[in-house]
Amino acid sequence: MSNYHIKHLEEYFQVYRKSVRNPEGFWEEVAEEHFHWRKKWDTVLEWDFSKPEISWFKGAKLNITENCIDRHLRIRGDKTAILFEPNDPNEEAEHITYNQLHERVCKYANVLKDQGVKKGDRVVVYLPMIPDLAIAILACARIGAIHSVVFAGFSSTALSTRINDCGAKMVLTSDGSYRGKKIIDLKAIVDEALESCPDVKTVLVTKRTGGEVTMKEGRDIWVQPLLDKAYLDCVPEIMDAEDPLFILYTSGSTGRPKGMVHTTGGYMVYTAYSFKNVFQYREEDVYWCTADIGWITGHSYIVYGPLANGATTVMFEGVPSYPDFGRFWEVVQKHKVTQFYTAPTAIRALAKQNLDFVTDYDLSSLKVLGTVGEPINEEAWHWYNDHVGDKKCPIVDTWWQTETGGILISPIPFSTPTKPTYATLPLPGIQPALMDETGEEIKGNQVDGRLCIKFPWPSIARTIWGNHQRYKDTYFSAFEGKYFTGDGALRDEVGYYRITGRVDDVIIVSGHNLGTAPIEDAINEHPAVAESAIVGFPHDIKGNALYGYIILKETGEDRNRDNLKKEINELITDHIGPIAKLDKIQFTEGLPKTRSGKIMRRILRKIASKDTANLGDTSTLLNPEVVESIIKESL
Ligand code: 6R9
Repeated sequence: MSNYHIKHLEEYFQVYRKSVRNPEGFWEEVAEEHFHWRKKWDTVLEWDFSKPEISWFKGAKLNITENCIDRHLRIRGDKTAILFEPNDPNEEAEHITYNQLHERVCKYANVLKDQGVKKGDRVVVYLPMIPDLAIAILACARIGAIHSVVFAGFSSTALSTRINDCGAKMVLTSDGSYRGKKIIDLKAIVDEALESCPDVKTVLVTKRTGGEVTMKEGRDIWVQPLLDKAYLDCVPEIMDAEDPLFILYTSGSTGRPKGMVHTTGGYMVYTAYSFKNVFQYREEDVYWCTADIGWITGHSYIVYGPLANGATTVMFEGVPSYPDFGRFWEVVQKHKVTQFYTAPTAIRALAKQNLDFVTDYDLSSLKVLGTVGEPINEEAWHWYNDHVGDKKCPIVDTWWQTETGGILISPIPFSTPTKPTYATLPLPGIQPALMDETGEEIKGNQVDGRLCIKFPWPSIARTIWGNHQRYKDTYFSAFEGKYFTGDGALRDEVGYYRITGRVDDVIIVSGHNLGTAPIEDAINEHPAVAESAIVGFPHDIKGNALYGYIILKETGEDRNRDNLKKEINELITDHIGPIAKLDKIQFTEGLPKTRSGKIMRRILRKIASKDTANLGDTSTLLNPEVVESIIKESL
């Protein structure tokens, strides 16, 4: 029996049982057999969820890029590692072999070193989906610098907040980026962000669009001339298994984003293991995940997981609608993609289009389809299954989070029978629990509750950068001794899990997690706004859209409402980015509040989704009368 590669259901159950009976033994075997360590660990696992402290493979030494690149060179040096598909279908795709990737990462690493970057330094990466993005983060890992990728669709304010939070002295970016028909001036956004980041000393700029940019002397440098001169080999920095590999920010339910810290050894083992099994990856496959590397899905399942397995991973610069809605399928046909991994929001958008966009292409290379980011509705699941997978490709509905580092609940294709809208069963080593509101675990099947995980797995985030207390409060305080995910879930009669959505103040719009607090903060900056509350409401394509309830100051009462709406959305775009714009805005006199002054979002959510018949008990509110008037105004 192989622990590493599960091939049928019986084997899954055997491996799963073993992984729960003896997690240390299980992960030790996986780590021993499939990775290159410079030194083995002293202990496999030490943990205490009450502190919380977690360490995997303590004492072990490694460099993750040796595992993702160097060790493949002898057997698959000429195999394509990264297959870059540009935004413009007429621009040629680029096949970067493992040999070439090695050289490019080493050169980039040497450039970083020449610029003074050292082990442990934070480097913020604000690059579009071009090869330099993957190369830059691997270069950081090569020399032990901690990368923090900021999604290149975020605004300058979001960028500067993250740069300052992690204390980066260097930013990597490009002149601009292509997204469909649009060109975005990334460098200009960086320039604006850096006005409030005094500690940033160096900006390395990749040329992509050739657009005009301002280069600040003594700070901004074109990276290509440096790469041309750089030496083509770079001795990897030897890291401790528990040294941080990267920081990735995710929205929280209050104020500032949380810089989730992932470490080296456990993250590598878990992303590689889960990639192999969830996608049933085989040597000759061409795997494509459409996420952006600015999100955890891109980190774990475009870069680290696939490369650790010596896979060919597609990196796509464009969008699903350009030049038309057939683009995904054109790319699948062109590169004979075998595994395709995308988000429900993309599936819903494509399902709305004429079916010809799909049927025009030969999708027979596909073997496995994946989805991630939010619950997938039944209709979208069937469309994906029938029209993309031709009913032959198992759909892996993969549930996980930035915090978990890798996929925790998912079918294993060709082993686990799938069920629409269900993420199905936990992967080996994952011990889920459903909790009731009193903090008791709900045993048995056909139950629902709050989803927790009872035991650590190798890729769990170890802390929030600079704020361990917040890490403890957010994830380990709601239910004693357990990691709380923030999601609700149900377990059906055979033990399959279905994720029902967030139970906290995070709203998922088109697969992006948005905290309500930062959006409300942005709105409240408007001089005419007194107070605001944001909730999500169901949206055909985005999954959820944002609905804002806004109380104006007396001075704002006379203002033109349409102009106000426009200005409010502009503020949100500036502070967070266009993804957080409100679809609906309702100006209102008051907001329903509890006696302790907390906004009752539950009620606002119901009104926003026009489900006002059953509002529950509103008598405990401080101001029950306000509910009636909000309903009237919303009609
Ligand atoms: C990987 C990623 C995490 C949140 C998570 C949950 C939602 C992700 C899901 C899903 C239902 C799935 N989510 N996958 N909900 N079914 N298959 O998306 O990380 O951006 O941190 O979002 O996304 O609510 O808690 P992240």
